Amino acid sequence: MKLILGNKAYSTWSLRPWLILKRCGATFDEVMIGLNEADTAEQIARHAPAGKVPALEVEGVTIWDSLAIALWAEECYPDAALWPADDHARWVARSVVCEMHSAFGTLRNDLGMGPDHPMVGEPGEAHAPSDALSADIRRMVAMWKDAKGRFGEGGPYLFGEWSVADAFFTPVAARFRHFRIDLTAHGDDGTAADYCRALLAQPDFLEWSAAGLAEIG
Ligand SMILES: N[C@@H](CCC(=O)N[C@@H](CS)C(=O)NCC(=O)O)C(=O)O
Repeated sequence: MKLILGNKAYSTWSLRPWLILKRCGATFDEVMIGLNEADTAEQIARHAPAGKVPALEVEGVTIWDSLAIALWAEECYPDAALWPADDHARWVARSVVCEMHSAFGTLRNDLGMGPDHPMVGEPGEAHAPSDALSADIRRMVAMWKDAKGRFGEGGPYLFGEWSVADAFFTPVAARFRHFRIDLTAHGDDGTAADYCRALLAQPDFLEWSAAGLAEIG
């Protein structure tokens, strides 16, 4: 099994399935494709029909898109408890994951990760959010507060125990850290900041970060 991914210093989409596969205890090889390089498109096209990473090659089949890989992992690793066991928590967990996947375009664009803005290492300069970005951050903070308040008592993660939702929000926590986003100015009562700290302290994310730091020296 091979996970095709971008640079660990700044491929936020690749981080999601990597964290999920680690949680599953899966054994996999990594094929790293340098992003923003002259031959990036050609390299990705060898593996992924949509021309994006991540993609997973398994049993001669390619699964592309981080959400599709998460759904595959749920099927193949039922004991990994990738989603909350409680029905209501699981329905909401799937909702927040799908919202992350299909919305927050301004957040992704304005807080983009790349060679000048790595998601690993020390934070960069503070970013002054536009109104549109502030709206995305407010929605994120409110969504986290709601989920954490209703379902997150049993542990540091959004639904208590670790779930796919945390894989999808770890890159967001890294963006907020890098761009020094003041979450209290966006309605946070401390819940979102604590959650970000928990995500950035996950041992698997620390392993990813160390590799990302090594990439950029
Ligand atoms: N919907 C995709 C999005 C993946 C995506 O945008 N990947 C970026 C890297 S972080 C990419 O492949 N960029 C390369 C390019 O556009 O040349 C997913 O969730 O996997």
